[in-house]
Amino acid sequence: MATVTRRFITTGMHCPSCSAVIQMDLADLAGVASAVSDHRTSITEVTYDDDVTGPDDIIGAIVKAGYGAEPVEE
Ligand SMILES: [Cu+2]
Repeated sequence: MATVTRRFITTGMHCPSCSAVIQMDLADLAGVASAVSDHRTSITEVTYDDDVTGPDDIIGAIVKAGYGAEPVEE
């Protein structure tokens, strides 16, 4: 098991309830330890077990919630 933290540019967030929706949906995703989303910076920071999940799943969950996402290259 390897815990990693990655940031995702998240588009379409307008207010704190948008970021709350994203955080809740990501928290439900298997392997996600924590998710913090900030509508002011358009950044979602996700800590997850990369044996269980990964950027594709995380982006999929954000898109399913109605927002856009792409990984921050770092
Ligand atoms: Cu909102």
